[in-house]
Amino acid sequence: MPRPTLLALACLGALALAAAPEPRFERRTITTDFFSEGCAVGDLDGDGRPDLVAGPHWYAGPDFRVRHTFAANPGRPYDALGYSESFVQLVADLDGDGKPDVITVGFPGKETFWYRNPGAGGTGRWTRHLFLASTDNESPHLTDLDGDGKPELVCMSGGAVGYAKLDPADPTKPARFIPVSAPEPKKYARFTHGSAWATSTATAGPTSWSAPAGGKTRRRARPRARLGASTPSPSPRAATAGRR
Ligand SMILES: [Ca+2]
Ligand SMILES: [Ca+2]
Ligand SMILES: [Ca+2]
Repeated sequence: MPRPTLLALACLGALALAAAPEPRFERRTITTDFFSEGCAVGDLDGDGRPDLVAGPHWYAGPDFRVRHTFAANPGRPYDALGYSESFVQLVADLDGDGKPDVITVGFPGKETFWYRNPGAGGTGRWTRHLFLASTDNESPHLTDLDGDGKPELVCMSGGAVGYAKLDPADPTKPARFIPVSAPEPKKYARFTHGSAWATSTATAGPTSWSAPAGGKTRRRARPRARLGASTPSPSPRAATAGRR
């Protein structure tokens, strides 16, 4: 009986890959109201299905037809030709009660607030807490930089790259901003674009990058640090792309 060759096995593998169905995507209009520049996904009502956060509202998955409002003063939709006061939205459990909370990064240079998930399917009263009084950079994100199991907000503030850390004993108090760069307010400003992070496998310290608008990417890292695993997003690939 003839033995399969490596080439034949490779061909079978290629056929299997070719036969894998491509995912199909369907566009749905959830709302035509412009409340936020960004949105976020998380299971806010605890039913095991992802929900969508946009501005002061969240939409219950999987059909996203029911809209709930978590902000006390949701206001009116913004002009779609202008900007929203809500720039970036994130979902994470900030107080450690097992229920995902909502973080709203406001217009660059302004406040970041977080809203505590009240439970009861996310339909109770969400209390608002100040996260950081002035958040610069147009794309802050959350990650556990110091490995304590609590996420920090990677951003810029006061002219420096850094991160905002909530007090684990009382996350309802405003966060402490910890700079990781020297102050360079002309480069690290409210409208600076882009930032990324990755975990170094060669050293114990985190590495962060930022890309000032129209300028070269800045890197703050220990020497010879190597990109490694990073959870959650962005991936090391995203961090690498940010270095261009
Ligand atoms: Ca859900
Ligand atoms: Ca929580
Ligand atoms: Ca942490």
